[in-house]
Amino acid sequence: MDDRFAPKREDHFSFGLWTVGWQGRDPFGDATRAPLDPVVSVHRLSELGAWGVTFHDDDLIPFGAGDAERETVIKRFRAALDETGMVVEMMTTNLFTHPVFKEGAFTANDRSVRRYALRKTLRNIDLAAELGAQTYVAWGGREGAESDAGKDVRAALDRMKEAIDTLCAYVLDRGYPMRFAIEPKPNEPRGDILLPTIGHALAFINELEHPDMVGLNPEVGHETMAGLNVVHGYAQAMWSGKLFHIDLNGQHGLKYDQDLRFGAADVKSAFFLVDLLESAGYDGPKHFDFKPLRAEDAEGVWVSAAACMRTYLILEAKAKAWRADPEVRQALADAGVPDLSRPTLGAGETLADFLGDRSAYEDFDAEAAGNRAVNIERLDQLALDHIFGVR
Ligand code: GLT
Ligand code: MN
Ligand code: MN
Repeated sequence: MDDRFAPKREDHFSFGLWTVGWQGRDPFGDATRAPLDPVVSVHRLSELGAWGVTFHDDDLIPFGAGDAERETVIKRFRAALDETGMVVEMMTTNLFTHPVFKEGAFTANDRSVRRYALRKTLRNIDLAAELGAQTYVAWGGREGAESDAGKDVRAALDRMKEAIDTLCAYVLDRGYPMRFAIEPKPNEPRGDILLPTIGHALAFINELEHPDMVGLNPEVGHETMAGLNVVHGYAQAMWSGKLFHIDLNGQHGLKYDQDLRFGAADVKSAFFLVDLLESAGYDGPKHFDFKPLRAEDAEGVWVSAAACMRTYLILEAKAKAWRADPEVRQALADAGVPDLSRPTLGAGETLADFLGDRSAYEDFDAEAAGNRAVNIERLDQLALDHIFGVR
């Protein structure tokens, strides 16, 4: 493989323990791979050039483990981090696997389940702080419904707000340097999940007690599952100052959550996503949330993980080459792309000035403007030429 695309620590690539650790169990079939020791994952990912790992409480510590077992597991895991220099940049809570969460967690109709989910989360936030995680993700896979009769959605949103407000209050009280990132998803495992898209989550955050502490962790595949433009969604999250964290992967259109490795599906969208992240100054972790194909064996897992990083670095190089190409610059100018950054009203122009400007309306030649060239096709093909590697 070409060394130019070998990942380095400074690239800040990270992986969920549940990604490489996925055993291939699906609704139709049993596991195809043996369980993976998180300590092995830390070492293997480090050898591949990754910088960090992320995990749910239950990915590391078996659900229901006693205090002594918990301490032993954490100690062993910490030793692996110390040996490799790998960081834990994000942590999250499993509020979806155990049957107790079958009807929801923070928004379950059953109040005792909601209280249990909150306590499980608070406990894990302490561990997250201990391990230095600066982002805490909230993915509400079980927060939703299959029947509109069974869930009062407005009450559910009240309870979701109450939960996030409580988590923020806890973090403030303890003085942890931690922010929350909500991960939207339209469906699966629930028929319909609350906060299904980036847009829904952004609007929800504005209603919170501590909106500054809460942002997003959008996933490529989840926006695609909702039929939305991933690049537009990430861009709007950035515009709102809410792109706290990202889940990179691949998804072919509107079907079940595929969690393919990054770049394995819509390469063009992946190119423009990397271009956005790199050119608009995203400086958070580049986190992969994918599933190595169920058909792969234990070694195939690492091929898949390495490929996520390699694809990102290839696309990054291509996005930079595209931005630096003089013909592309000219084509961007010909398409008027840079002009959009110019405010529509002039500096200091008053409403009266604007209304008095006959060239803006009375004398404006809408027919001629309707006939103008917009030059997008050439520009778009230049992007494809760069992606194809023929320029
Ligand atoms: C789960 C889900 C992911 C979320 C994880 C965080 S777990 O695998 O499919 O999209 O990011 O809870
Ligand atoms: Mn997914
Ligand atoms: Mn995810």
